[in-house]
Parts: sequence; C-alpha cells; structure tokens
Amino acid sequence: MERTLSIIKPDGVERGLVGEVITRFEKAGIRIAAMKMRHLTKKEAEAFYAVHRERPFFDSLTTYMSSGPVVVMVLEGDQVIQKNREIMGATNPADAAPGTIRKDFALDVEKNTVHGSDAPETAQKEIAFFFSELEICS
Ligand code: IDP
Repeated sequence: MERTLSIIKPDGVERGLVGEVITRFEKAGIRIAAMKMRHLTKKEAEAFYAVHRERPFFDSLTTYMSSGPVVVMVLEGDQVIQKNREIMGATNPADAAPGTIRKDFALDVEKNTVHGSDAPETAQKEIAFFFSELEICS
C-alpha cells in the first residue's frame, strides 16, 4: 500500500472540475485518505515548489498556484504514485495521452489542472507539507 499527494490546481477548482477529477481516481480504485481545500500564499507555493526555484517559470508557477483555492488530497492504493501519474498524463497537455486528466482539461503546460508526487520520497515530503498523520484516514 502506497500514498501520494494529489492537488487539484486553481484552474481545476475554478472551472468546477473537482468532482470530475475525484471520480476518475475513485473509478480507478484509488482511495482518498485525506482531503482539504486551501488557498496557498505565494510563500507557501514557493516552499512547495522549492525544487523548481532556479527554473525560468518559477515565479509564474508560484503566482498561479497561489491565485485561487486548491484541493489537496492524500491518495492511497497499490502503486498509487505511478497510477496517479498515468491518470494525470504528461506535464504538457500537448504530450498527454488521450483520456488523461491533463489531455482532457489542462489549459497549458503551467495551468495543467493537477499535481501528483513523482516518487516515494517526494510523496512523503509533500504529504507532510499539507497533512499531519492524525488527518490521514488509512
Ligand atoms: P509535473 O507536475 O508533471 O511533475 P514538473 O516538471 O515537476 O511536472 O513541473 C511542476 C509544474 O511546473 C508543472 O505541473 C507545471 O504546472 C509547471 N511547469 C512545468 N514545466 C513548465 C514550463 O515549461 N512552463 C511553465 N510551467 C511549467
């Protein structure tokens, strides 16, 4: 059993895609173990995406991620990190496979509707960024 952090980004919440995204996870047999809505400050977005701080899109990305509420979730399941990445699709919707969330809904490479941890160590760090162990219902 594995855990991953999922975020429905501001473009997804604003366009009313929360239910659609969650439905895709649940239909794939993924369990939601924790969930909350947050409006990140610019500083929080910068801390969350600190690994990208040298990238040219860092300021734009963190401004966007703090532009409106997001829904953060802990997803649980067998190989859920990889499974979630497959359901999300490639970072750039132009490269995303048909039927993925990003292919169907992403606006562009930045406003790409969802975030998902990319490895067990990042999943652990990202979950701890938003949730205490007491908030996670395993
Ligand atoms: P991922 O979200 O698919 O793991 P990362 O490369 O970790 O992709 O990038 C984190 C986020 O940064 C992306 O989801 C996207 O919102 C944004 N991003 C990535 N590459 C670009 C870019 O070239 N221009 C603008 N934003 C980008």
